[in-house]
Amino acid sequence: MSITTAQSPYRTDPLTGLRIDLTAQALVKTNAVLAVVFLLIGGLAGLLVGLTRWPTVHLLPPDLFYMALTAHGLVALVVWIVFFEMAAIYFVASTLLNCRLAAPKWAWAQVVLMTVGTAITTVAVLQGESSVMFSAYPPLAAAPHFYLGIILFAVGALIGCFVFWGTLVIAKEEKTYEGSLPLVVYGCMIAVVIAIFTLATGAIILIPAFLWSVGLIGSVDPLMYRVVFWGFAHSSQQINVTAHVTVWYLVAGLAFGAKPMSEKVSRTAFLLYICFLQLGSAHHLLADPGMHASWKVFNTSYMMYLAVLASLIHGLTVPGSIEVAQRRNGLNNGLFEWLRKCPWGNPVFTSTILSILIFGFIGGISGVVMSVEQINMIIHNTIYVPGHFHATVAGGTTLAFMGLIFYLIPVLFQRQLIMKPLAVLSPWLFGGGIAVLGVALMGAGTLGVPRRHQDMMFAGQALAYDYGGINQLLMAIGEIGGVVSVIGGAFFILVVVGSILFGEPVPANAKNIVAPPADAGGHKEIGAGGFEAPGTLVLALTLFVCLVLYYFVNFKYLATLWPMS
Ligand code: HEM
Ligand SMILES: [Cu+2]
Repeated sequence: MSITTAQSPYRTDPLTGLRIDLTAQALVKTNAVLAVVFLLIGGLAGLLVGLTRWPTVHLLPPDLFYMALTAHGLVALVVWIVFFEMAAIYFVASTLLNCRLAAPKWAWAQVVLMTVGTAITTVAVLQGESSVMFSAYPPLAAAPHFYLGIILFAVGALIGCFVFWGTLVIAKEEKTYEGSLPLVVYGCMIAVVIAIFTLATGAIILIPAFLWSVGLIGSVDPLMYRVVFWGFAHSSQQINVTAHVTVWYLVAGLAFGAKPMSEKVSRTAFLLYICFLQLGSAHHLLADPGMHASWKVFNTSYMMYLAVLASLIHGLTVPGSIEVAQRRNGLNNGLFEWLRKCPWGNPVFTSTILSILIFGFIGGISGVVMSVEQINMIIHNTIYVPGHFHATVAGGTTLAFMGLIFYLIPVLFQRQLIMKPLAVLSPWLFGGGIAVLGVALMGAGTLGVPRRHQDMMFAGQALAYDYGGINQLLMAIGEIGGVVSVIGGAFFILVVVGSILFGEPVPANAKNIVAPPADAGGHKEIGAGGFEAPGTLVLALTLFVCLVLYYFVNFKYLATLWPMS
């Protein structure tokens, strides 16, 4: 049913009861579909990269490898994720605040600019003159349109941020919600604040790089570039973290009826992101001879932990809120009945919980450990680094977004999922594959295998080096994990595109709730030992023990490599 008012047409979604602005819906759908198309392209480029780094397959020659690696990094990390973030912030601002979207024409300009920008940069990469990888460090120069496309894309994303901001202003003026901003909108707002900072930093460094590439300025100082570039590129990972944490809260709320355990604590944790995340950018420069050691140590080992603290709080409160919701619904026995009886066959839930686990246990622990100046010397610029960040951006962000897409197909496209068994399998294959890829590459990196290398043995080169069987094996295991994750990703895309095109319409009386109440009893007395969520507490302590153990193992290993006594 859709209703037209003088202001803007909307419909009330029968599944969720949400009031959906139709203009916002069209924009969310367009951004989400474009995102999925780019996930496909980025994933295929990732497959080519993975098959080259698998020693026995060794698919691409060097020039094509670096081209595929540049395309993979840009498309998978930037294009897919930012397009979906645009979809998510428009959805959250308009539906959760019950408000029309501000300046829809500008929002369409966002879509056009980001699409055109992506096309231009893609052409530049495919022409083969711009295999500079996504960091594009000078003096390595790309063709001018490589930078130009990224700049247009960034301007588009910036416009999207202002559309979100404008919608907040309208909602406040027209009083479309009561009280303070809902937590999920608040989380998006934090992501948008970081995004504006990030995109401005990107402009500060990419515009000179562009001017240099067309010959208008003589040089770009490489050290200056690296410092400012990571202010941009690390911060953009913080947008991703903030966005996927917000998606965890969103899914927990929509699908379980879970409420944040403490609004205040969650909001404070989001604020910590704004205050401290950017300073963590210094971890990319830990091996950089241009920066002073105390600058590096202060930023990575003090400031960054305050940001990590925020992630730990979210990692505790999101599963905790699910635990509380499950316990209130009658699943109150023992430590883990609530977890065992979670809907493990529902891809919305499994994507979310796997995202939380992979992000926390693999991405989080390795991130904290590798940010220590001394330990970083073992793994800097090795394949450990891609091992770490696939756990964060693929296992964490990408998987969380997949879960939300599964949830939104019946809501926004009003279609049921087709090929259910593939939908159920896809988070397991994608998440499981990425977990194996992450851990195995971290193992190989710890033993010294370099990143961004077409041939880890340097065969035929003056400095040929045999990394030995164990490293070849780890690289093979990792890339087999990568292939499995590509299969999971392919299932996901098949289900999404198939459901949009061929799915049955959603029946009128359906409800889009993932975990139906066990006995809907509304239990008051829950938990054990004075804790409302004792199971989550045990999980958090397990994470802490793993972190401490892994930290000491790394120092022990460092001491054997670099004897200090
Ligand atoms: C959507 C999920 C993914 C994201 C966001 C992502 C992101 C990235 C990024 C940013 C890089 C660094 C590029 C550079 O160093 O310039 C990278 C490298 C890499 N990716 Fe992915 N990736 C994803 C999925 C995959 C998959 C599915 C595979 C395996 C089939 C894969 C295999 C690799 C490998 C092996 C490298 C490192 C290559 C090297 O340093 O030599 N990635 N990825
Ligand atoms: Cu970083």
